[in-house]
Amino acid sequence: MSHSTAADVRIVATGLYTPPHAISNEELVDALNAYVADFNDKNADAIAAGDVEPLQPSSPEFIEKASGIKSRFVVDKEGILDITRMAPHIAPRPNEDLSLLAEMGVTAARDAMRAADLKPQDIDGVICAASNMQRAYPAIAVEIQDALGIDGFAFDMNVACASATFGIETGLGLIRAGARRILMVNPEICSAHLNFRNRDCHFIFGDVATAVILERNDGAATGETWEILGTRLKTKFSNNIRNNFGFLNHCERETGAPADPQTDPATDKLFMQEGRKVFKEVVPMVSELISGHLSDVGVAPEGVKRFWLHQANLAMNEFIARKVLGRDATREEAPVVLDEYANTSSAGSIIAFHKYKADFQPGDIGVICGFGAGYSAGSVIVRKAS
Ligand code: CO8
Repeated sequence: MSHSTAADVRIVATGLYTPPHAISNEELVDALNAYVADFNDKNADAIAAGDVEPLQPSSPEFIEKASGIKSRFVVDKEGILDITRMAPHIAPRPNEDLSLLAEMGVTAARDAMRAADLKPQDIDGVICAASNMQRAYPAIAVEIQDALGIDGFAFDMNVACASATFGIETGLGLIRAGARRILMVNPEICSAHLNFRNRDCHFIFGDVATAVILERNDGAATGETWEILGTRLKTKFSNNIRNNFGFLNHCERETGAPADPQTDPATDKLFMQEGRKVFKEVVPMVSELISGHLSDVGVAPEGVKRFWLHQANLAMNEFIARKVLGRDATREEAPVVLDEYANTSSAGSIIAFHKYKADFQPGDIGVICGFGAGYSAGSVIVRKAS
């Protein structure tokens, strides 16, 4: 467990990039059900002989009831809804062009820099903290740094859905080590690692990018500022959320060509999870983390105005808030962006923070909390300063 407690670093801005295309549950289900009908039709003889299991359809009602998700934003809608493809179409770009992940990060970063009226020369370092990097190297963060014209350093880090909270803690440490300001970005193209043919998970994720700027508490920021009262991180190994895509896949085959992850339904190179187990195991881990963290920082749960929680499942967030507060939280206390954005991995809690903080008065306290694969969980307690 890692934690820090002094309010010597603050958040001075957040930024958001929302992709232009939205897919409703109904549209997503229509595509999956057309694929299922086509599959069952083509395999009718094998299904009748008992050699192949028929695929089951999905439904918008199930999705909303099980998760709270109504819609999601994606970088490409057409490819996902095309039943002969069922994956976003993301055209390769020449190495000289900005990569898509970096482009999303840059847009969110510019939004944050505008909000705090900061120039590239005001920032010393860039962290790209996200679940899926577009490539191994050069680091996406270095590409973002270059595109923004920041003279300093940059690196990538990945702690799945908890990446943003781990990124805030890392930025805080870099500021304590001497950096003036750190830009922390969370570009997530979750749709590219999702199996849209699998009804168990086809509805879960969306794409987005968020950004947070941190600075030393004696910095010169003039707009809104949020003192970080404390951070706490925790990880605990679990196979219940997993993605086996990696650079060794190429070497794993015994003969022939590697399986194509988009056409091999048995692939484990895309996102997979035991959703029920995740739910049961992560709720206590996260509620204990938040409760223990608040207690150690000397803040009573009823002294928290808002919980900006990771957005994976509505019922999960309601459970966590209930365990921490000892009663149901209102939507104002634990806002939901999941209905519109779905699970955007590391970005979810930051979207909630970005959208639901305007009503805070100096002295008001809130908790940003990210959690997910690993398992991993991070809590950041903030107090509105100005
Ligand atoms: N339509 C209709 N019925 C369905 C569907 C569907 N689409 N899907 C499943 N069903 C059926 C099942 O077959 C099952 O039927 P039966 O009872 O006959 O067996 C029934 O509905 C119930 O299924 P589940 O038990 O799976 O349903 P749940 O109520 O548990 O809901 C959830 C499933 C929504 C997945 C839920 O378990 C959940 O949200 N759990 C928490 C998940 C979570 O928080 N995961 C964290 C992931 S985020 C993360 O860290 C990943 C980081 C990497 C991101 C990378 C991007 C790709």
